[in-house]
Amino acid sequence: MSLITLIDLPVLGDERGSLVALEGNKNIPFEIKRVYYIYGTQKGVARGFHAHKELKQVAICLSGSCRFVMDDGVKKNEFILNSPSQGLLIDVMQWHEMYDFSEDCILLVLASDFYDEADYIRNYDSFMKLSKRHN
Ligand code: T46
Repeated sequence: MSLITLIDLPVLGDERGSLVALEGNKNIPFEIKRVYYIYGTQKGVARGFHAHKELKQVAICLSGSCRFVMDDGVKKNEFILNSPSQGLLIDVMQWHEMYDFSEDCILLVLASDFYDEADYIRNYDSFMKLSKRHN
């Protein structure tokens, strides 16, 4: 099974333009406790390179595009996120890397909890050891 879980976000458009509503425990599969966004990423820069122990997130590319590599320790999949009406679920224990940010990329991320550095696994070997127990 692919690690790419996409959430289709209904676009409530009319003649004035488009509107997308994000609701915790409705179209977003957890209570939203934190929102952050990444923009102005410099050419050639890669981000991520970690997994989360407990945190669930949904990433939405509001503008432009970027490429995600998702890895659960067994499988690895890639996906180009480029639509404001598509959310990518970043589940627990999914090592993720982000590449190829377009100049106009604005990546919005909804998170199930407040920021906690202790929830990050930033070392790939440690991730692989923990993921063996998880998978
Ligand atoms: C993730 C991917 C998709 C905070 O102080 N509060 C926050 O809420 C966040 C998200 C980050 N930070 C600090 C921690 C670092 O000093 O901001 C700095 C940059 O964070 P980081 O290097 O972790 O950024 P990315 O782009 O590698 O990862 C981020 C999220 O941190 C991470 O949870 O899943 O985006």
